[in-house]
Amino acid sequence: MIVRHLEDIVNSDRDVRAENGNWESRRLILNNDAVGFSLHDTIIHAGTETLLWYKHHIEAVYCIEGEGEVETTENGEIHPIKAGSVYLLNGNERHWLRAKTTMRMVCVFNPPVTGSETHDADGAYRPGAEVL
Ligand code: 9YT
Repeated sequence: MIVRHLEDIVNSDRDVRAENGNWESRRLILNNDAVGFSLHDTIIHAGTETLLWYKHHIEAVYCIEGEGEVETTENGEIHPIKAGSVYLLNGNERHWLRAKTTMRMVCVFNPPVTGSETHDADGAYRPGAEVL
């Protein structure tokens, strides 16, 4: 069994901040835990708009605080998001994430994030070493 607390993650190398300052991702479970997914507690800062496109990952995002919206770029569909909303990017959809207030999201990635990925010019995480 692995037991961790968010306090152990904050300000460690598992606490990753976006280069553009839009979000901070506290990675509770990563690829090297070898369980087939990663689990992140992510803060999306108020007033930000981020274009994301996980071409190599499925991501489930469960909002537990704040409000905003997600827009799929393919068809311009906008879904309001508030505490209790979940969205599942089961089709590698390219999307905008907009935070009206500070949002706290619990995110699950499959395959798991290794921890070293950064968003590329498309807003994707490159595939982790495990799927190269
Ligand atoms: C919701 C979302 O995709 N935010 C970007 C960061 C990502 N979830 C992460 O690495 O935790």
